[in-house]
Amino acid sequence: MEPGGDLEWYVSAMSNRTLAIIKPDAVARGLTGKILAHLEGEGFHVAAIRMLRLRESEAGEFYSVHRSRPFFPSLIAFMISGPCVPMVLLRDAAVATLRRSIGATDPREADAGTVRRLFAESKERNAIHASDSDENAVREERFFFAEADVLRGQ
Ligand code: FUP
Repeated sequence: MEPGGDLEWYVSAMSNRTLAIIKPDAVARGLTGKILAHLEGEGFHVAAIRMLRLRESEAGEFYSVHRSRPFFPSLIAFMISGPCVPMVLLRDAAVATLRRSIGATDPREADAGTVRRLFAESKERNAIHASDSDENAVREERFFFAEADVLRGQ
């Protein structure tokens, strides 16, 4: 099967999936729908979605690679400050395409038309997370979703 709108093709390959989180700043400002519409407009299909508030230990585990960085305590406080919306997104070249769509970590450096340029407030309160590799996409998908909760084309 070839890419081009066939949902079964996307669900068949891990390289066509990634994990995004609409972060607490964007949820609190009522931007969930706008960000979802923006991503769907770029060809992403939602294969699983939840709304939840992370516990401190969960946020720490999710961002454990940054544990020794000076911004870590503030990042964790922000990530547990309110509900967030993790989702599994499907598209061809999902990881690379979503990274381009969200833009640079700091919205002031993000390209025009990217999610962070359009919707983020600051480098910390930057509206959205996206996995940065296929391996992390799998790990992060399992962090939020059981395999049975993710659309598999069945
Ligand atoms: P990104 O992959 O663009 O989400 O950015 P990083 O993995 O480098 O950083 C993860 C999160 O840490 C960012 F989304 C925001 C936060 N962060 C800061 O708050 N300050 C910094 O200087 C760098 C990152």
